[in-house]
Amino acid sequence: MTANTPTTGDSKGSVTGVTGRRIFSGIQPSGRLHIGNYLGAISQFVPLQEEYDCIFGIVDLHAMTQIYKSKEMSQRIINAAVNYLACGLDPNKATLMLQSGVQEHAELAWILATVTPLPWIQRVPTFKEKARQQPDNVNMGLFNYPVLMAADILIYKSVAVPVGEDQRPHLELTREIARAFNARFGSFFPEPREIIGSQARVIGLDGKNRMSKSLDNCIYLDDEPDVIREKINKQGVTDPARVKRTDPGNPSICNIFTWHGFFSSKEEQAYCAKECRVAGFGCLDCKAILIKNILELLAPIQERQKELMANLDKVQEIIRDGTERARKIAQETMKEVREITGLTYLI
Ligand code: AQP
Repeated sequence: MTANTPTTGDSKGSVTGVTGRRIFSGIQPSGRLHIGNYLGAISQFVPLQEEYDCIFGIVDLHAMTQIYKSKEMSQRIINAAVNYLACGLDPNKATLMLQSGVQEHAELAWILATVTPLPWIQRVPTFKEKARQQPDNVNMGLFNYPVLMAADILIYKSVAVPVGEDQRPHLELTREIARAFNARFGSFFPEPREIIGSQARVIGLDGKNRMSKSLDNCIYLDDEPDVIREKINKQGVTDPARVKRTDPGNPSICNIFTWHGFFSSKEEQAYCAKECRVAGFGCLDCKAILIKNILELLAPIQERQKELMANLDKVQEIIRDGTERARKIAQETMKEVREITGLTYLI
């Protein structure tokens, strides 16, 4: 596997001035998890559990910003939990929690919204991207998404957050919101720093858009090998100018070649680039090497997925325990927040 291990430092190289060791990160159960989630998030999270007090959330309230069928939500939560665990999250080291099981996330989000000026949210690029993707459902939840995300992080007084490329503006906003709250009510929330992991932005099979559950342009972590073969061979967009097998290709504009960068060895990448440029082999040959490497990476993960799926009581117990642990911390924070914001009349 060639995905990078995260550097446990901030953008300046170390988590300076930080005393605690708690970090939070989350994944929406808005569909089945895919290799973009793996490369950009989960593979980065797992090594952090050795060093930090990690809370990993299945953020189902965020997933509600898209249209979904209520009866499918539980299955999606299971898929997210199973994948977190199959990819190496150890419940003895890290906390796996369900966001809707800790109501304090939503409560703090409201309070943080009251210190967040409107233009800060209007400039968030992911809001604009989502509004483009789902023009018929540009709901307030989508707009408030970054404030809820700030609450997810700050409720645990997290000192750092592992971020992928697309999450950096959200983290910057979280820091600004923490600063705004502290300026108004007194120093309380730490400003969480970035833990820089892979800056991978995995483009989907369509070769155009970021791999995304809602666009269904994904290789899912639980896709069967035959499905992966078929998707990559039939849907995986390559250099559009290479029409015939005998045309020389240009790897630098080929998404399949970019994927080699995530999954293949340096030697394989060099070999594929060379053969492509001189039409020494066709796109299917290039894809065959990629498929082999993806299947090799996913084989042990899929084996663990199957074990976990056969033991769903255990998975539910892990989520329940983790959520309870998280709730205790969140309730403690909210007790203090109510005190410093003056919401104590009936207490
Ligand atoms: N294509 C991607 N490349 C790199 N990283 C990615 N992540 C998601 N897609 C890619 C990272 O996965 C983490 C969790 O993401 P999420 O599920 O909370 O939401 P998302 O980023 O919006 O992912 P999707 O698949 O695009 O979901 P939908 O379609 O429901 O919005 C994040 O750290 C993200 O960076």
